[in-house]
Amino acid sequence: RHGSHLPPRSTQFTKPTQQHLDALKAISSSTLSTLDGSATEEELRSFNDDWMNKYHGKGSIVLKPKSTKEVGEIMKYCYENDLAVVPQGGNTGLVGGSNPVHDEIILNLSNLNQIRSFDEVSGVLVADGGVILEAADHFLAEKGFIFPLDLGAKGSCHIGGNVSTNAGGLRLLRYGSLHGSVLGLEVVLPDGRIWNGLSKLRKDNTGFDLKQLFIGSEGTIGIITAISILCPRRPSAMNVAVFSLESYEAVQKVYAEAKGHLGEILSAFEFFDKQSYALVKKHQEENGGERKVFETEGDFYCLIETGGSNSEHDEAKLTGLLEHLMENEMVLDGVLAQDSTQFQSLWSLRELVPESAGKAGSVYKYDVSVPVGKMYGLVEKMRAKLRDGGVLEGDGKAEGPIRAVAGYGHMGDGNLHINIVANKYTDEVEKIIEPYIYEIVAENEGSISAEHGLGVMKAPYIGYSKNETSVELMKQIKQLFDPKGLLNPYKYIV
Ligand code: FAD
Ligand code: 2HG
Ligand code: ZN
Repeated sequence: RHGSHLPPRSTQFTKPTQQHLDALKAISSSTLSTLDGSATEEELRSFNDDWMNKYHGKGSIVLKPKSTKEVGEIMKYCYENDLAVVPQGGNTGLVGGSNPVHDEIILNLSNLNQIRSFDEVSGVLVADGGVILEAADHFLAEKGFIFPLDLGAKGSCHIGGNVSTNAGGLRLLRYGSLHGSVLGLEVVLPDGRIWNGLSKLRKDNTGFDLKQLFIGSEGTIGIITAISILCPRRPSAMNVAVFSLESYEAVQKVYAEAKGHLGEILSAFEFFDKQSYALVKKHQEENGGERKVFETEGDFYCLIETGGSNSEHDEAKLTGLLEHLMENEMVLDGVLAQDSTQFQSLWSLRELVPESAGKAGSVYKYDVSVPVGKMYGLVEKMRAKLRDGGVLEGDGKAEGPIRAVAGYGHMGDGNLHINIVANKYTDEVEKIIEPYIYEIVAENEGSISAEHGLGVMKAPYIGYSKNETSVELMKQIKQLFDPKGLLNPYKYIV
């Protein structure tokens, strides 16, 4: 949560001093700190602030270790000295999880960035947690393989950060969740012990599957220093089409048709509303990249991607779907990518929504899952609530505290993103949205966090999605791994 609502600093933790810094400098091959003048506050800002510029920490020490051994020694020292630590990957998280709430030491993993091994027969990649997602995918592309996860932040986020948040992204529909594709992990525990669980086995029923606990644990019970992951062959033929549609009902019908016509080659089905599209167009115009895409625009848009091994077969299937949709007037207009440049530019209509919203103002982001049929109803309810609260004048109007309410997301996964673009972050607006948004998710038996996690933003609201016994068990797990509560405090479960 922003501003004054953040939890107060815990007196259990030691305040980092010059003496601690000296000891940590002897362990970590790279450090930055305002305590010894090796960095200014300004220079530490990119580590202390989050991607949305909504959460601002006051950490004075950033450690950038170069090996798992260093991470282990850092954690051992911090554990013995009651120093709180926030693990940080690419700092692209959207729930205020990756930057300090107060003065926690920032343990940034960007120097742990080596590919360790790749097996071209099994497709198993073993790599450091700080490898950037796009770098891992480029490495795999050269070998004809693909990383089984893709998301708009791929140029900055780390694979260790992805596993820590159990990121979903744009192709979960095709490749499934990281709970299925991650085969093993190497983790530094809060007390500095190194857990080597870097298995490459697909099948392993010997005891509890410990790695699953770390997937989606958001840096609260251990630091992921390496991952082992099963990577599929890269589809040799890929296509993308984007459609404009009249209504959300039409989007659902097209989704059903796409599944029927495309079967196993369907690799993504994304949707966005006209407010999302307007934000992207404005952002593109401002950057000189605007281009008319549709003859007929609509209230909704959907993006369909296919990935297969035979381009002729895939094109025949996709053309069959296009003809069917046009003949039955299920879409208003559609564009099929003709080459790889157009493939990218059509994808950017969807991928650019978060960045475009960020350029338009201060964005309240909600990432929820509810049954597909109910998804858009939540956006409409949210607009009505903001209008009743007197902060939204009408869609698309730039006046008033709220500039836009955009609904979009991973249709195939029942995952909706609501971006509420405000002039600035204020308590007035936040109180209108929260906890109302979580109440309407709970009414639909949905999840208040589909893929972004809880961080500091949603930690107080976990009860809207999880029952008491679940929360109690989670607290016991945290206690087991981190009895002093030093790792990523104030977040996740509080
Ligand atoms: P960070 O933001 O640095 O950290 C996220 C959390 O993980 C924090 O709690 C941090 O403490 C912890 N952490 C990071 N690294 C480690 C580690 N090695 N060990 C232990 N804990 C660690 N998310 C999706 O799920 N799907 C999307 O489609 C998607 N699209 C996005 C698009 C944009 C433009 C942006 C800005 C974000 C998007 N995200 C998406 C959110 C974000 O990118 C993901 O959550 C991503 O997985 C975070 O990775 P990161 O390396 O940036 O982690
Ligand atoms: C996406 O799907 C990301 O684009 C980001 O998960 C969503 O910014 C958001 O709200
Ligand atoms: Zn998403």
